[in-house]
Amino acid sequence: MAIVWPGLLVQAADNLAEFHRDRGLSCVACHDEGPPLSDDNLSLENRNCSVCHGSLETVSVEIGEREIDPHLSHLPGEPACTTCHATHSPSVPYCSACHSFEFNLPFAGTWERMEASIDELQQQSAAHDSAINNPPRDTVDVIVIGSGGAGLSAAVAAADASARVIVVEKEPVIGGNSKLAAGGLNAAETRQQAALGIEDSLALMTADTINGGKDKNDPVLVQVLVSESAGSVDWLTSMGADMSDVGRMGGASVDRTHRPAGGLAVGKHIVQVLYDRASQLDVDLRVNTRAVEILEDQSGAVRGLLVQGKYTGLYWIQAPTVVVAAGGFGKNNDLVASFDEKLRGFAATNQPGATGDGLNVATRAGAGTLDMQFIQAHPTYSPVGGVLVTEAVRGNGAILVNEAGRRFVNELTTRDVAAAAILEQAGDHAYLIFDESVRRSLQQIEGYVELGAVDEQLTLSDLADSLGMDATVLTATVERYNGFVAAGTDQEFSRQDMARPIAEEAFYAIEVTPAIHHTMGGLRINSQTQVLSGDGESIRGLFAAGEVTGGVHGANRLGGNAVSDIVTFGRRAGQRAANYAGVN
Ligand code: FAD
Ligand code: MEZ
Repeated sequence: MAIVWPGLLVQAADNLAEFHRDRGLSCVACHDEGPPLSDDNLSLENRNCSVCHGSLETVSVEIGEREIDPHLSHLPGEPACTTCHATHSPSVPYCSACHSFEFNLPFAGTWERMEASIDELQQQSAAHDSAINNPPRDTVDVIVIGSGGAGLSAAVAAADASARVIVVEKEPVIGGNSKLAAGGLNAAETRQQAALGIEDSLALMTADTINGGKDKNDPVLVQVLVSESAGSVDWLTSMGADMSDVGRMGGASVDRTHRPAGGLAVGKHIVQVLYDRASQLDVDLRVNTRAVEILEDQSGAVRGLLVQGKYTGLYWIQAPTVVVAAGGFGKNNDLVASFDEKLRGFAATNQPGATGDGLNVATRAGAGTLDMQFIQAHPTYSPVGGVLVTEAVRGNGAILVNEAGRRFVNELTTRDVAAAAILEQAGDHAYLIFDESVRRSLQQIEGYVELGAVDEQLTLSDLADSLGMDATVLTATVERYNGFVAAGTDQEFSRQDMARPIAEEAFYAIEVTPAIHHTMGGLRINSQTQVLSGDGESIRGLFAAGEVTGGVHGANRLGGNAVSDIVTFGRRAGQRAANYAGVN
């Protein structure tokens, strides 16, 4: 029987530890008798939470009366209750780093990111020097920085090749931005497309990608992305992933965005699949563990990584290879604005750890960068709830209207164009308008409803009233659009794909505005995922994949191409690193 103690807030204790003690529990209810904390994952302590309180699913059922229940949201991997529920100090609602809903967390403090910069950590003389001069705490073949899709793909591929692998993740939960990925993964000439009768080609995906990237992409990297995309889908499905639903994203000529049936979010699903496989292969995954410095020998080849464990402090891991899969820097507004001043003060769709310090670790080891000025805003971020509204809502049939109730752009154009068009409208915002059939087609919409972001009304006229729009204008806009759907041609904005009319009661609106979403620039790599220095030489033993790299997407990434990128290049990096380490 699970115990959740719903009356926690009215208790006299100051924190969860006191609260437990007041109920007669001693230290060993949570901790081992040995060292005070088990490891940086707090594996034992988290397991002990579940022993009394049950699994996340059980807890979720117990507190089902609450409007917002974060226990089942983007939390792939090992349960990490201590992410939010601290014991001897105030608890921190980690979700509030992104979302804006009120949340009733017992004994809660405020979530804040407080961490030293990588520069400070590398200079911190006494602790730093003693950590490096001590023997390594572990020796493996491959160290991966980052537990997102690129990092987990690299870890699985390397471990599949018999490498011993450690993954370090600085956040308390795994998955990075990857666990938030919504709309899907782009791939051409897949079995799933064939089953649905969709005709696509590698040449078409290449042309769309380079067109979207304004011809700034590295063509060699695009060739890898495209030619291996169907293989990446097969690789994921061979591990149990479901990629059977295929939809359309902006800038694509055909339906090629793969996701689980029913329009479920792609990211949480594939992170879970990769995590399960990594666990089977005994990959050692350490959260709360930040990469601080890539260590090189006198010849400049990688010899290991200095890390900082949140609880265990600075130590180093010996390995001949490091794969940098540390993601982008969309959540670091100062860094973003240093490359693109227009984006200063913008909200971001990214996870809290997308600060760019993994990138910094690599550049301090001599890695070169490119395209840092190319930073993408996603057109449809909902300020209510603080959540990205997937492009799949438009792909499945929604339109965008302004405050006057009028369309103003081809909703499925590339993101740079759609975001710029929204910023030209009054109030720098717009509304996604859709109907019941779109809601039914995409389960992710239920999440936006739960976050309070969706206005639901029985008629279009009621919806217009609720939004403060002229009902005759909104109704005329939708009728005109439905006429284009019936005729198969959008005479106003040349939208190519109009999945369905907006006609089935009820009708919905979500207010949206652009937010920082993807950093296209990053580490310079070659097609073998080797990291290159500023002068183009490869750094021996250093590999990189995913959003931390630059060149794949050029000036503007197409929706769905990042998940494709991280699986394809992550897997490649893991294989190449294992090979370099001499394990196969
Ligand atoms: P991440 O998944 O971000 O992982 C990097 C990890 O490295 C993070 O966990 C980070 O904390 C960790 N890290 C950073 N520095 C350090 C350090 N010093 N030490 C240890 N760990 C470190 N793309 C698509 O193609 N399709 C989609 O549907 C889609 N939807 C998206 C929805 C949202 C809300 C967001 C934010 C992005 C979306 N994207 C989508 C983009 C895509 O998800 C990302 O580009 C991609 O997941 C990045 O994967 P990654 O593995 O490179 O990085
Ligand atoms: O590729 C993306 O970033 C994407 C598809 C996001 C989304 O709107 O779902």
